[in-house]
Amino acid sequence: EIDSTNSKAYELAMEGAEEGEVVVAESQTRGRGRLGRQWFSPPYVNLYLSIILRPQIPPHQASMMTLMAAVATAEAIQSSSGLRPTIKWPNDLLLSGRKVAGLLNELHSEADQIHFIILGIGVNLNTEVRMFPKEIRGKATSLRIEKGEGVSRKEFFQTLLKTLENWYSIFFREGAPAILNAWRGWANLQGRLVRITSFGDTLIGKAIDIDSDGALILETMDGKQRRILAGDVEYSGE
Ligand code: BT5
Repeated sequence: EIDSTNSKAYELAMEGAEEGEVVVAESQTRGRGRLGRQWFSPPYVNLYLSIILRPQIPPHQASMMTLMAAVATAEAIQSSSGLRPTIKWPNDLLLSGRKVAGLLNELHSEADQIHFIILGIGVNLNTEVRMFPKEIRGKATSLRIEKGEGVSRKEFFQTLLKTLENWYSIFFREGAPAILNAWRGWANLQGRLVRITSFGDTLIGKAIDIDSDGALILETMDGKQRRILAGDVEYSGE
């Protein structure tokens, strides 16, 4: 049991831990989402991990690591369960419209150099509906719920590390376009009507695409295009 695998990985990275070091826990007492939100992390059923990366890329490309991790996690979910998740910008993985996994990536950098990135991934593998707290029961799911049978955490963990390693090396070999294309295939975002909450504002419009820096390009009702760097998306009309 640990407070948060991301906090521990951050601490280790500050002490000089090498790229590729992984922190994994049976449960978290303070599992973290974005913006101070919580990640429900009960013991023995799921996967909570954080990986230390030290990519030699400019800080403005750091969000490619989030997209890369989302693609790798989607692929791991599909290959270990046969179910096809969708990616919801920027960092959710959904099955049947419900969240099965979330990503929390934290960056430590200077203006022109990344020191490290912590890739935090939580996947609901064997949670049962009644285990989820009431507030998230209607919007969260697990592989077990969707598939009707349990998933081996050890095998899923191995699969995920392989897909991550593979997509991380694809990024360096082929560059951002390979990641962006794969991400588009899982996200099915283009043309969808969305409502975005970003820094306290709500914007409604049509999602056009994601940009090479991971920003979401939104066409608002007045026909103008805006780039959204961070926020939460809801699909309208669904
Ligand atoms: C995320 O935040 O989705 C990022 C979650 C990252 C968790 C991993 S676990 C390993 C590593 N160590 C950590 O401490 N964190 C990372 P966000 O997009 O802000 O979504 C959080 C919201 O999702 C919450 O406010 C709830 O509504 C919902 N939620 C919380 N726990 C959930 C769960 N287990 N499954 C599905 N939804 C959940």
